[in-house]
Amino acid sequence: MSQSRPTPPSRASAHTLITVAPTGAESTKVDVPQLPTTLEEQVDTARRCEAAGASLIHLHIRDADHRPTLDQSRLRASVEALREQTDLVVQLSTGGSVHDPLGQRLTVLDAEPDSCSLTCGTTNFGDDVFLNPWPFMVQLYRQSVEREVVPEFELFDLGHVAALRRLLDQEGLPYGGRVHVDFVTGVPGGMPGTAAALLAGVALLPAEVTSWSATGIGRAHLPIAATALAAGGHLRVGMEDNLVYARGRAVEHNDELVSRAAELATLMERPPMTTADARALLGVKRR
Ligand code: KMH
Ligand code: ZN
Repeated sequence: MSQSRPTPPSRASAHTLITVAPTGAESTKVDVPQLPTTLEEQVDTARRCEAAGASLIHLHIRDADHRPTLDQSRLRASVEALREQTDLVVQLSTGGSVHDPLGQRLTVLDAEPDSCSLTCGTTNFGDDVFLNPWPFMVQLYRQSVEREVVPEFELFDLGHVAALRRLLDQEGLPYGGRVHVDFVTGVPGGMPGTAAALLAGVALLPAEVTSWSATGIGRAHLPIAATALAAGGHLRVGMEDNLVYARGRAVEHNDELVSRAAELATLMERPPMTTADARALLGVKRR
């Protein structure tokens, strides 16, 4: 006897959203001098990455000593400079670094970005713990609705997909009515950076999810990009996630990773989308 199954939602997109995550909070300027850490370097990086095909920037900022910071005036200055000098959708990280207190992470939205990351659960993060307790998730989510900022749900593990389900059931749809998620695979402690793990996550996504992207940390970068493209997903690349362009060859600039992602997407007949299309896909407010 055949059982009727719910029809899977169509998330087909003729074009690919390419997100660049240029800096992150983990690498140091001493270890990686080519990492963009100053405002000028980040704006220049953003411009080059936009020209190479990116339409969204996921940003962590640094202080005068190149250390991760959530300083409010610096965050504001970054958002303003990126708005003035690029047309990228500006997404601020609310994950910060593993050392940032939850209370301070809740102040990120004061800088009025277009979008913010929202990680759907606590995860082991190498030797550290990346804390995202349920009450924090709910508070951040409510704040994003109030401030009309579009959240991007970061999923480091399959349990995070279940937590997203719970959040949508309890709190309803985000600002803009669209639900975009990003699988962050290959973090030591999270889901592995394999096609099988990514596709398992995609299969579990709530029907409300309108688009998804994926990134692979380190050596998972290319296999995850190829899998995401083949499965109808979007791409996140950048030096936050990967510092090695190819075996024995370091990434010299984020735009190399964006250019390669754009080439891959074009080969797969899903070329990079424009920034205007990215705004429509995500339901971002015009500011
Ligand atoms: N830096 C990681 C601990 C996010 O940006 O929201 C968290 C992170 C996630 O990168
Ligand atoms: Zn991040």
